[in-house]
Amino acid sequence: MQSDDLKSLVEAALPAIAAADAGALEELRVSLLGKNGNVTLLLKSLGGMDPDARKQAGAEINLVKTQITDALLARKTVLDVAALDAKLAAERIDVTAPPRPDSTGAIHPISRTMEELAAIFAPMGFAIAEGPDIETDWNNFTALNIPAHHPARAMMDTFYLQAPEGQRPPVLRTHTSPVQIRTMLDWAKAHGLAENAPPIRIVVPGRTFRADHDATHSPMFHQCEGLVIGEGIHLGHLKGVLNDMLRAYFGVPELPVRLRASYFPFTEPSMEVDIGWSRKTGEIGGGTDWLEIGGSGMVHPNVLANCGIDPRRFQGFAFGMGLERITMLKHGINDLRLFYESDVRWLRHYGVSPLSPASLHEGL
Ligand code: 2NM
Repeated sequence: MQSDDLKSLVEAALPAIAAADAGALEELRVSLLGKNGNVTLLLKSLGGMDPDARKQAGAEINLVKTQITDALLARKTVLDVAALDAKLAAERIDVTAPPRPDSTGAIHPISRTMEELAAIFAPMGFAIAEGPDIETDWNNFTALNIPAHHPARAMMDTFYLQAPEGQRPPVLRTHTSPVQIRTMLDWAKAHGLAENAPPIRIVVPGRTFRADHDATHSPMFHQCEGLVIGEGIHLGHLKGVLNDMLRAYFGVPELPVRLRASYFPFTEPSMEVDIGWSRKTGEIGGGTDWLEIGGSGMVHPNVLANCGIDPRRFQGFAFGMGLERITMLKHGINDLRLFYESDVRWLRHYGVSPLSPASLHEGL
């Protein structure tokens, strides 16, 4: 091996290394320093030399090896830094960019109505209560003064589930009232006999189910019911709560509210809740017509007793309304089925920005 050969090897290798991309660099490393690389073979050839020549050649070859190793490392560092820079540039996130309205989700109008009701009822001292969609026959019917063969059961076209052996089948709740039952049972256990039992004040928004399907009925729909239990609770309290709640929800300060005698098994007396509107223009609070939007009444003594509450000491009122119905009235939506079609154009139009939560001090 001549010094000239070594020199030309270095003169060819260094510029090639300096210009190589990642793939070429690896090929160069293998062809120079790999098991059968040029430099490696040169080092191996030292073994066949006589000592003087080996000493001289060994020093020269090792110098070349060091030069090439350094050059490979330098080039690799340059390429790695460039690759990282490119990745950082490609994956750059502008954390100061404004939100893009097109890609922001919207709150479904039914969810929005639930949020608005929570905001309206909270300052009146009502907590939100929730319960399961699948209920016992007892919670959904019997406790509510609807016994086994009562015709009121037929009023609610019920979805029954598979019954465990010898038991009444569970049901998809036909109203949110079983949550009131659960709340009263828990409350009676905790406070029923206490001298200073705190009142129950809850609203129960949620999914409900009836076997009914047309332009104004969906097998799955939503209700919001309310319940107040305490000593000396009377119809005046019910009327005041409904007045305030309906006026706030519809945004009509002098909205006429009428309670009209009716019948429910779980309340006595029972009243339909009507609001004033104009049948001709659809204006809520205008005109001289009445529109039914819910039901209400004083909780039946049998219901209180079924939950372990002494009806001679405690009285209460309850009310309920359909959320699809009040949402349609407020926003002029004319077909119930639109709520469940998931048409994004409709959802974008009637949906509400998640960045504007329902709150009373800004108005609804
Ligand atoms: C309504 C109308 C009238 C109601 C009654 C009860 C309970 F559990 F306290 F007895 N919960 N909900 C009720 C009363 C619901 O909805 C139209």
